[in-house]
Amino acid sequence: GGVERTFIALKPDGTQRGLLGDVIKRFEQKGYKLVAIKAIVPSRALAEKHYEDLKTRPFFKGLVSYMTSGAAPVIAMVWEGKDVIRQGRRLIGATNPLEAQPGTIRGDYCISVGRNIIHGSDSFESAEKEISLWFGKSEVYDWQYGNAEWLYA
Ligand code: DAT
Ligand code: MG
Repeated sequence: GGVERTFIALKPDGTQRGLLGDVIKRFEQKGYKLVAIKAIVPSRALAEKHYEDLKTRPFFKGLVSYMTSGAAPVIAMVWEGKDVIRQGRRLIGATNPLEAQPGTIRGDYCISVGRNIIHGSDSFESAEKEISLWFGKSEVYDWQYGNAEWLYA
């Protein structure tokens, strides 16, 4: 709930569909700060580790091949700000896009749970795990908005 960091990733379908700008805009205009970003086609090992909690689920194999296909890179990001882990999940919306509210990213831009365009960490523990899995320490930047005093009181 304090100032924290979360891992957000545009999945290959989101990249392919040209939705990066819209996703960045929503986090930026809320007041969150981008502290790391890169395009990456994850290895199978990285994708499997990222989704390890789901490894017994029937969709796991398809999920990993979709993330690793290379048809378009994943755009991996770290966003920082007050309560950004929980608020990032709210901006993204429900896992199943048909349940996601209009106004959320999934609610506005996609239809299928298997092509729901974006990932966001669901807890402090998963954020820590995912940031260290996808980024080296030197790829994540400490910096401040010049107008930060207009975002926080
Ligand atoms: P979320 O991405 O909202 O955190 P999750 O962690 O439960 O959701 O699942 C990770 C991803 O796995 C999800 O974004 C899409 C895929 N997935 C989840 N449930 C699925 C299902 N029933 N069928 C196909 N893909 C599914
Ligand atoms: Mg999840």
